[in-house]
Amino acid sequence: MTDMDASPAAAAIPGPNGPAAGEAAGSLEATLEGLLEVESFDPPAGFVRRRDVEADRAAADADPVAFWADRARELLTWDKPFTQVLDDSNPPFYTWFADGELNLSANCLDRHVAAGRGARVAFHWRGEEGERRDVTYADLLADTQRLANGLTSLGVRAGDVVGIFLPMIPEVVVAMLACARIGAVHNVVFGGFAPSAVRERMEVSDARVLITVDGARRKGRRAEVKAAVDAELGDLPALERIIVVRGPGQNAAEVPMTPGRDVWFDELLAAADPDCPPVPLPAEHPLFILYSSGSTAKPKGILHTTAGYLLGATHTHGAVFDLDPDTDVYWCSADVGWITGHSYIVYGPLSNGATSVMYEGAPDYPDHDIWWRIVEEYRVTVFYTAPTAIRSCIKWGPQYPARHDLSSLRVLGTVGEPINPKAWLWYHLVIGGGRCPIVDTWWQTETGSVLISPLAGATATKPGSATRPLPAISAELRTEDGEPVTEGTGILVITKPWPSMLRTLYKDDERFVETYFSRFGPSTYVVGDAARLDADGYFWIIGRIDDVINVSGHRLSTAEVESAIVAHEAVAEAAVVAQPDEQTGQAIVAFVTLTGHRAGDDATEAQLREHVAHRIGKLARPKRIVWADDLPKTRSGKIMRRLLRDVAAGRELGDVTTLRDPAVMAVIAERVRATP
Ligand code: 6R9
Repeated sequence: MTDMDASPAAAAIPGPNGPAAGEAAGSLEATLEGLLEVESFDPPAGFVRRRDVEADRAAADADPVAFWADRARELLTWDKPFTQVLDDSNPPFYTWFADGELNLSANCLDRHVAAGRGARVAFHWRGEEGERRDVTYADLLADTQRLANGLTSLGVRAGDVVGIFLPMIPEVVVAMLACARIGAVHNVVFGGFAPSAVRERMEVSDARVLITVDGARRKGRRAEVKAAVDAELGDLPALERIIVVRGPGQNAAEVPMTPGRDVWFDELLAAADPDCPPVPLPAEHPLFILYSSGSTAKPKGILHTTAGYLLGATHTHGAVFDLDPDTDVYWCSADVGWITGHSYIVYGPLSNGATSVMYEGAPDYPDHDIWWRIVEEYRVTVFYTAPTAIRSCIKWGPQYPARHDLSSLRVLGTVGEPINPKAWLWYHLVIGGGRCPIVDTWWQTETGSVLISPLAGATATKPGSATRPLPAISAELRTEDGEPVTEGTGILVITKPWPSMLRTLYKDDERFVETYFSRFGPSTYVVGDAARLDADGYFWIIGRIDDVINVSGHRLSTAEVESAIVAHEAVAEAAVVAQPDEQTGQAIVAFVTLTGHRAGDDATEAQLREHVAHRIGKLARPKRIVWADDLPKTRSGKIMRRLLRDVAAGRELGDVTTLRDPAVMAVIAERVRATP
């Protein structure tokens, strides 16, 4: 391993205290190129970790179940203490802490208010037009109690499903916590989804109530959400009531309200009793369903339960980010409609009593520096985002972060996809000033909380690796035949149950077993990702199993080839897929976006091929390079390679409705036709 502290790199960073970004651009590029050779980064020299993790590791290694029991007693407040920890008598249907009782909203709110922290800000909310609203723990508790009573008055009972379709406003948190308070099961749908996707998710989960908004805004444009919801969901038989939040900057006069069915959120709260004591619920009471984003056809209703899920979110949020609720200002830029938002905007931070930033808008509106403006304004210390967002920032250029003082940052995180080393290094240097450990957190909707990740400041990091499993997590690799892989590439599995694991797929136990536990038996969770394990025991997530390309019998990962392409200085973003090839079985097609909106040419194409050959080998050279202005992405920012595979193979395009911008595919299809 190479010992590497922040200082030499930090010297070259364009930032508030460094040279102006324009002048430094060349040297930044050179620094990044140079650092690509560095394999491993020790925790930055000046970083002082606040939580002890070595003790965790030792305890977890000795007895993982006892480790979880200790954490559950230490981190959660129970109405009835559990005596039973893990029940593994019927795998894969595990239960945790099953005879204990607690209320999740009380763990997130009441216990902090009771301890005198009611005036602490839970969320510094920032609206898209610059509005500011500080919401305290006491505020959240008051609204949550009223909404819980309001839901009860509408006939919602424990176990009923409540749909939530809201933008990034504090009411979305209140809605989730009010459900948890009375034991209703929430089903949040990402606010950027089309109402037809909401309909499907409400229908399959038999939602009785939907909490939505009159209208939403995005980069200055307005969407008539309630009217669209009426048009799509008006005839759903199970859906009895619709609660409508008055969104920021909306004009309520234009909103259609059906008497007897629709009710305004604020009027429901005003009419409700302010006191709603938290109901103690069994640890395994269902907490929420979350439909996972569709790389396969039919969405999966992933079901999480109360105590185990909350323990996973609370524990990892503290341990991974080294979070100190008394001093940190934490910001996760995800949307609440994804698992990252559930675990690391709502439940983990609130259970820990943290102060967070919540931002309604886009990262490039009103200008490309808005995120960094917010970091500076609130003195954000811990920032958690996705690699795709970092690559957008790279495309926009270092001059935007350079406008702001980012010196408050102490920990940076990423999630959602493998991060290519160049993006990692850019994040490290340009955003983190070389001082902040980066935690590349691997996990899934199904896992509920982070399973493989560095612990900030305690784990040496390698750009592109999620490093090691967290304490008490048994991640391993298997061959196709189920043999253990100790070094090299294999199928990622988790061999011991953990508290925040999904319990089933909603009303579909059979599909749950079939999807995750049929390949290697009922006690081995098959993740669906391939990974590489290096000689230091570090995991390198390669990607979904279906994203592996086989060229002439050699396995190549789309992520690996993409990473190589993106490492070229002219490239902003790339997506690689396989196309059928007579000679080699499969051939590599690369869709490439260049920096600075540059158009591609033959010389650049030749350079890129050579570059990939140099970094991985001739075999990995793309057979075809298609220049793209933008790539097709889901609303959560994942590149939809399925569509690129279809277009590359000349097949009919499948469903494009889940794309953030469906028009992107038409442009790409045209380019493909023009690119032999
Ligand atoms: C949290 C989340 C899960 C899939 C997962 C994997 C990919 C997530 C990653 C990562 C490499 C990371 N993924 N984190 N790949 N490195 N740090 O994203 O959940 O939306 O369910 O996606 O995302 O392929 O299997 P979800």
